[in-house]
Amino acid sequence: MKKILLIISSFFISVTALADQPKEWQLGFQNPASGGMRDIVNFHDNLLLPIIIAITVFVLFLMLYACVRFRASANPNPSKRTHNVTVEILWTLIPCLILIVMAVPSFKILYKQDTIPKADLTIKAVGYQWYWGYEYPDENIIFDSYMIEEKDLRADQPRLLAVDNEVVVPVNKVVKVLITANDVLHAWALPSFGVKRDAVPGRINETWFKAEKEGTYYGQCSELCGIKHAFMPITVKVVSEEDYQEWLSEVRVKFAKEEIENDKLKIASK
Ligand SMILES: [Cu+2]
Repeated sequence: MKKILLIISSFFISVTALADQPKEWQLGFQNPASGGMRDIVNFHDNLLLPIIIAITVFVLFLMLYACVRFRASANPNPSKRTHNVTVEILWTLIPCLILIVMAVPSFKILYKQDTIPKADLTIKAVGYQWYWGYEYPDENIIFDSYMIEEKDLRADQPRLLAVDNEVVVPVNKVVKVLITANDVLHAWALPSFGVKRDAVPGRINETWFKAEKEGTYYGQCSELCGIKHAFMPITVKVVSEEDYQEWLSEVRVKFAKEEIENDKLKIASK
């Protein structure tokens, strides 16, 4: 009983609580932090859910009605009817119309996600067994991002989600993400931004987001990639432009892409 109450109350709380990561007893999506995710949540909450609820209630009503109206005691001589053209046309047409009503806005959202606006910055995420490597090609920065073990966590860091080196991006800027993998399939996914793309060895997928709120956002590898699949989280810190510039000047030294790597690339390209 206590659990049921908790689920019900968390449903109402989760709407208002700032959720940049999964919460206990959470229902529904994490709070959106980008326009793309807001579209998805609106589509789900305002169109899909009402349709699903209406269909469920209608089917439940039909079942109850059939159980009562056509029970054996009240209906000793059952009908032998097998066809009814009107009903058959209706139960084919109405679901088709419902699907069309859902398809049109859903394609709109898909198209919007697929069209990358002019990017303010580009980051490259490379999946490895089992961590993520990041590059800022325009800044000559490269670093790896490992999950922090449970024993090393700070009080404010969530278990299985925090990493040692976070991706840092400025707020309200279009970030283009190039996604690939080095060994097996991985997937770069961040629920608050409505972003999820497969990381495929030998191929570069791309997606984008524009974070609208400062904060720390968490995601996970979302393609089963081996024994430590659950231990290669994604952390993105969204900061102000000034903080981003400050971070850049620090990591340009700390995570500078080494010359030797560039030489290697030159030799390889010959
Ligand atoms: Cu993975």
